[in-house]
Amino acid sequence: MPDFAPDSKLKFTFGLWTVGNIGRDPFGGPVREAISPVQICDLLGEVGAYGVNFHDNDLIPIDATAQEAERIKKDFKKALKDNGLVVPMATTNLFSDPVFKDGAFTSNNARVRAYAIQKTMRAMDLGAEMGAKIYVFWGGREGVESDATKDPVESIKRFREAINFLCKYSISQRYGYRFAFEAKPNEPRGHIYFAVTGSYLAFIPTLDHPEMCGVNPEVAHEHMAGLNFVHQVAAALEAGKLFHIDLNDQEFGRYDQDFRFGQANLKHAFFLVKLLEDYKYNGPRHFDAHALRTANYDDVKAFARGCMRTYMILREKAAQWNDDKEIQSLLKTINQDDPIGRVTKKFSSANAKKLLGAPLDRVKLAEEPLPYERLDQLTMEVLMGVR
Ligand code: DIG
Ligand code: MN
Ligand code: MN
Repeated sequence: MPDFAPDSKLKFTFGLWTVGNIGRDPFGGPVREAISPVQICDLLGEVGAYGVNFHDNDLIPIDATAQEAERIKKDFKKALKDNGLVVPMATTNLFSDPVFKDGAFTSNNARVRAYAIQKTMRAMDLGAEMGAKIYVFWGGREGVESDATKDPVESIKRFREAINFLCKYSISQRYGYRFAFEAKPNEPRGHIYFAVTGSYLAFIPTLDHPEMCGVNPEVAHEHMAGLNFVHQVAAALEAGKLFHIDLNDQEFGRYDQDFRFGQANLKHAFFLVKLLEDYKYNGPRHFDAHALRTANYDDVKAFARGCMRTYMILREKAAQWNDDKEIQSLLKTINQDDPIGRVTKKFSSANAKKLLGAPLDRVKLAEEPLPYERLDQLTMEVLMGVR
């Protein structure tokens, strides 16, 4: 039996805010004492993570002096080195401070919008200093509770203006960032703009620099919208826009739970891992999740180990599924090839004529076998460990 230890080739990362989460929720205060970025790096080093990500203010408090900031950065760089951690991704906190209570890039106040872009530029500087090459934008406050307050078309234009400006900033500074947009349908706002990953896939082509922009889908967020996460990721992969991914888990129809990867929907997690592995996704696998409020720091380490271990186990199961003779023979039965299927690959009047004249008998076609019950049962038996 393999030991399912984390493999650095899979680039497992955690945000400072994930294992550093102190357990606050809307109905209760902290249950764990706060630990420093250095202590978080030590914890991630101990559990075998590849890297760590941060929002600007996870690392440097918004009211830190320049001297304090320099010391924090120095200590953090040493902790990265001591623990063999890299920083693949950075992002900006545009959602905690009261100034963003009605949005950042989409705020109705031009000075707030300008401050949000200024804050992001400084956070991009910080991320670049730590080696980040992916910059995530999660617009947690970009939305409304009442559509009386903002014009949704104007809000899209404001968001585009900010991103176009920041793309050019990254280019002018030679940071080499790739921007990854992260969707969420609601929470903390009643309705968040760009609610699902598909919203951003439609938005990216309208930007001045679409080539440097992609998406960062999160399991919990698409589940909150009642969507099949694997299909959203497949759309991003197929478009060459899966620049980053936030792995966690989430019961459907619940607030954002940010559960340990695989905790709630093992079958969905299996097909996600299979998709990423089958298509050789080469980006970071970021566990944007946190331990249960009941956890102490020993259990926080179990949470972090569990995220990575579940991924490694499901990766093994995906390889087993791909090698399973009975499953593969069923797939052959199901996927019927035929010369007629190639006629529509390229339109021509000859192909149109051929297709119009093809003897396609709908009654016979409807009788073709589709042993999906057998196929799905075998899949479940791979997952349940009896094959
Ligand atoms: C929430 O899912 C968001 C924020 O934690 C952060 O901006 C982003 C980075 O993964 N995910
Ligand atoms: Mn989330
Ligand atoms: Mn996230």
